[in-house]
Amino acid sequence: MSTGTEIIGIDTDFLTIPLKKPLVTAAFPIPAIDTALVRVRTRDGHQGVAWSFAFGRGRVAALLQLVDDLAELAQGADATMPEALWARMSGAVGFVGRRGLAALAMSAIDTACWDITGKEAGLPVYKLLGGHRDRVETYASQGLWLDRSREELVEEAWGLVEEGFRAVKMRAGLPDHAEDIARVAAVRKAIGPDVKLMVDANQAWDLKQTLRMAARFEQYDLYWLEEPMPHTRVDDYAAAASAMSIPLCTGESNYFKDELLTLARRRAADYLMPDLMRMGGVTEWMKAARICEGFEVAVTPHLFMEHSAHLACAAPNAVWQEYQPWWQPIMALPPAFDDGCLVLGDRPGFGISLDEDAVARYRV
Ligand code: SMN
Ligand code: MG
Repeated sequence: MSTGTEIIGIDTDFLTIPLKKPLVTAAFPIPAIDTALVRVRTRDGHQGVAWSFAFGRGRVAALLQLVDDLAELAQGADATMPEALWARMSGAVGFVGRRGLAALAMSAIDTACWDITGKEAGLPVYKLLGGHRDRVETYASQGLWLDRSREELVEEAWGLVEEGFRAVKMRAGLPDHAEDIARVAAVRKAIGPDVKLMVDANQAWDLKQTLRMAARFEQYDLYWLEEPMPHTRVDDYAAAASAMSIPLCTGESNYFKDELLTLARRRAADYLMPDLMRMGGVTEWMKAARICEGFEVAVTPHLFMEHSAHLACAAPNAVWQEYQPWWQPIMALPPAFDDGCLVLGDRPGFGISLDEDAVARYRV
């Protein structure tokens, strides 16, 4: 059978997208955004665009190997039937393990197929998925890293508020806990009482430290405290969530909908943060969001705003798209941003157009 939506090829590019300044979190430093760009092509000329990333060129090279391997399997599949392809890819990688790089590789292909499905239907992905709204509030995540001095934090925070953000996320998890508190105090003072403040500790603490820090953060009116503990400690998250008055957020490091199900069922956090790459693309991200909806838990998409904003606009229980412009240097069009929100239009698929000169410039 040969139809126009048949996959005839998957092109991959290895890009190293520079950052103005290297980033530092409690988990690791980030010198540049090493990206595996994935483009699925169909017989009738549609192209679906997605990307995954890993920190470190060797890891991205391994990721690209996996994408190329799955591309052989995807050859001839119908790009507008992502569930069918997902099942085949998932079966193929089962032996090496579906989590880790395999999930990242599947996610990029799956997401690119949804882009094509939207283009074939002539619909933006958020409408294809049910369309709950056409704009989503964002929080600024592009600054306020751990290596910034207190003065730099204050200046960055002012800049973000001036750009129109009504919520900002800062990092915590320094060895000196008193310094973490002083930094949160400084940022809260800089942004005033009306801008929302999220704090991300990138798994730096244990349960007791988390409870102590949460008590000391109390006076700074945090919107959420994110990943304070190692993401696998579900019992500790459930204990913290019921003990803390600050809302708790986790989930970005978890894989697939079954891990989100466990977190939601245990009421391990107030906000769950499925990551498009770790969920296994759009197909599984939406299932994770629906599972959370069933448990009446809000989801907030991790990174990938160019794709994930569509998912946030499709899922009624989604709140706060993370605004992280790491991939904006390869975009031909800036995102529509209005009053702190990403606004989705009617361009089919994800509405992404790449700046090919920029892609060539950052190709390794
Ligand atoms: C984060 C994620 C990925 C890389 C660096 C920092 C952070 C976030 O945890 O939530 O944005
Ligand atoms: Mg985080």
